[in-house]
Amino acid sequence: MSRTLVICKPDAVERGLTGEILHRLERKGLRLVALELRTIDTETARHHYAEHENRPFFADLVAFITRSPSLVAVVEGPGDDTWQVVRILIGATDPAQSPPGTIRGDLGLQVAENLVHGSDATASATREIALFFPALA
Ligand code: 3AN
Repeated sequence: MSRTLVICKPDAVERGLTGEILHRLERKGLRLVALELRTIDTETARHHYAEHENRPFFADLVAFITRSPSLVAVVEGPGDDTWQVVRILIGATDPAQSPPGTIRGDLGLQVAENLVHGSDATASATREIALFFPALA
């Protein structure tokens, strides 16, 4: 079994797509372990996206993820690679390049508003779960 962090970002909540996104994860067979509607604060956002600190879009990324509530979740699957299962369901970073059948490919158009975050490695999942749900670390 392994766990990963999923964030239905502000655009997903604003557009009323959280049910659709959770439905896709649950239909796949993943189990919800934690789920919270939360407005992410700036400090947490800066930590979460620390690897992008020097990118030109960093300020916009932090402003976006903190602008209104996100639905933050931890999901669990039977294998060692739940983070990867979720990333495959999510699709490519740019929704315009993401194939039909993926969350971003079916529901999004812009890279800056790409609906959903999923941890990108086992180590990231561990770090991100500890950041958002310290009680689960
Ligand atoms: P992913 O979310 O697919 O792991 P990352 O980690 O490369 O993608 O990027 C994190 C977030 O930064 C993306 N979800 C997106 O919101 C934003 N982002 C990435 N690249 C760009 C870009 N070129 N312009 C604007 N925002 C971007």
